[in-house]
Amino acid sequence: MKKNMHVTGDRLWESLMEMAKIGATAKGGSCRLALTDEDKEGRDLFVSWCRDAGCDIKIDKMGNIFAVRAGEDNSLPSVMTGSHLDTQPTGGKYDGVFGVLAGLEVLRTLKDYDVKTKHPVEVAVWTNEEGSRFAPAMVSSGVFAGVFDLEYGHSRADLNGVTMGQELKRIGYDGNEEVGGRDLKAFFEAHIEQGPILEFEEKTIGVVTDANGQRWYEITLTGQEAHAGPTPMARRKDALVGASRIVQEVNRIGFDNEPNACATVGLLECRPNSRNTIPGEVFLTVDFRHPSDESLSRMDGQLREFAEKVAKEQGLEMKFEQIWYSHPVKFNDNCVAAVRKGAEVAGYPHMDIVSGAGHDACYINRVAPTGMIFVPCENGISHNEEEAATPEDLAAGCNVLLHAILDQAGVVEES
Ligand code: HGY
Ligand code: MN
Ligand code: MN
Repeated sequence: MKKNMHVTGDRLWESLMEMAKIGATAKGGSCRLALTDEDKEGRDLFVSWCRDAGCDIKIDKMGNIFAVRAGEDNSLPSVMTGSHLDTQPTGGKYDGVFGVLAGLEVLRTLKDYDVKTKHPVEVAVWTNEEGSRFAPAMVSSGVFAGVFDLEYGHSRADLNGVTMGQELKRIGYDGNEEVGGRDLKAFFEAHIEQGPILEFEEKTIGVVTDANGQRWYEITLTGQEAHAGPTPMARRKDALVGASRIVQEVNRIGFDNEPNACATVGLLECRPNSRNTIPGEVFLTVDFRHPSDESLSRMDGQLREFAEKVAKEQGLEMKFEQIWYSHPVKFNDNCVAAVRKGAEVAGYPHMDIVSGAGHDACYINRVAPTGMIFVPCENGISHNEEEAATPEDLAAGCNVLLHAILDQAGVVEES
């Protein structure tokens, strides 16, 4: 392999900053919700860059994009990398985007060095990884991995009832390729850690060995709207009082299952949301995470029992639905070793780490040997417009990705 081959960090940084102009927020973050015009604009830019880098583009029926760089033998299964371009409403410039553009930088670097790999190399953009506009998260890599069927994927609707299938058509990313059902030699995803550990431990590379399991819930509490003035306290069916007790309990369950448990109520809608009407209905979501399936089940039981109790005591009707369960993930030993070797060869300080966040790699791990590469982010902050990472760390992660991909794709030695 070309001695001392490395990526061009400045070019990666420029591409990240160029992409960040699309859906840029006033506070320096990104807002490109899945399948919005901003998401389309970002996708179009990525596709144009990949074509310039000499790749073919394939789009499947979930709108997943695959930039394909031919190998010496294209009958061999591809080595794939990639992540997502959709963001949270007040997201950062690096979550997902780094993994996609690091993959692009690898393609550009292979072209620069005129390297021929044995296996084809692909960079993927997975549709709606965030699960913010359309729940659940990682739904399109989930369809690719056979966890969900295509109809389920297309029928995911946002809070206005607009479906993914409708939006894929509207933005022109309703591709023809079948979703999944094909072999991959390996899949790697580069991502910012989105937590504080690497920065605190002063490590440049996180060798991701495992990822948290997740359970997501939707709870609707229905009481009775009434006048805030004449209605005696004892006669109220106040849905927000019930919801606030559940919010407190979710937080307690998180602490009760420490270490490693995470428990969040991120979305709450109070109806009619009027200052002098007793709330008749509240819709809220719960997000549980834990690396142990047994603890995740225990948290599930604690929540169900408490919610039933609160609904009874507050005289509320309750609709309680677990809308998503993704079990804890153990990544492939060979891919983890390839990432660790890439860090060692390049001389980057590194450590093994468990991912608190979910990633498309968690689902692709079911159908291909998979590994992940983490780099630090400032103060461990993510899903926040202040999300930040250094050009040096991002280039380091991209170099490790380059070497992990070559480790699996094989290089055709020049004659
Ligand atoms: O929720 C997650 O872990 C990811 O950001 N979708
Ligand atoms: Mn992400
Ligand atoms: Mn995210």
